[in-house]
Amino acid sequence: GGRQKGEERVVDVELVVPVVVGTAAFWLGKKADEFHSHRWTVYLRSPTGEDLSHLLSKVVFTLHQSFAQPSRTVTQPPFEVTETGWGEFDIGVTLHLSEDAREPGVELSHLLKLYEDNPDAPQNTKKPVVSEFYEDIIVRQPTRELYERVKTHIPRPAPSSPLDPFFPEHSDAAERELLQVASQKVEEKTVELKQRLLELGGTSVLL
Ligand code: SLL
Repeated sequence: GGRQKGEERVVDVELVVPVVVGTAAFWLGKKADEFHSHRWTVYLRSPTGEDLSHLLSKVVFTLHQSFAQPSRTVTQPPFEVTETGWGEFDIGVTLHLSEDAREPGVELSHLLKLYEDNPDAPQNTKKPVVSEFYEDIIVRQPTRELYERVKTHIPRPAPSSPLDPFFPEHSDAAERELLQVASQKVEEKTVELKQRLLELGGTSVLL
């Protein structure tokens, strides 16, 4: 006893929240001023296009110090910041989970990409340079409060974004599911084998 309400943890559970962090950068063309050659957006999104606001209280994006007020806090979806500039740099992306998670912030970072890898690729003002990565945010032993809320949560689509047509597909979520099923099968086989070894009176030291 002695624990405060809201601090109870569900010990045998981990919550997995798939997210994608990325940047999309549009070249502003030959006439743009050299210090504002690109308009870019850094974003946090769900790979399946779901709204994440039930899990997040805010996302803090930390830009390069050459920007005015480099620390940008976003408390509502879309969780993104749009700026203009000329250079590539690492952007800090700190996820603050909803209060009932009672978890510290999750620190991610992402390199803003303005240029295609192929230096011979013609620059294009219509099609952005997109760079993004998939991450699984894992909450081990979630609070009972968060767990109950997430379990009964009905997914909603994220607000639509002008960048929607440019977001890459992520098969990672599907792959992860396949891996889980596979590792469960291996687990079942192992249990089966152990059982048979025991029945044979052999030793199970090797397992
Ligand atoms: C570099 N590591 O030195 C990089 C830093 C900084 C880019 C790039 C600022 C624009 C603005 C901007 O684009 N900074 O102040 O509006 O190459």
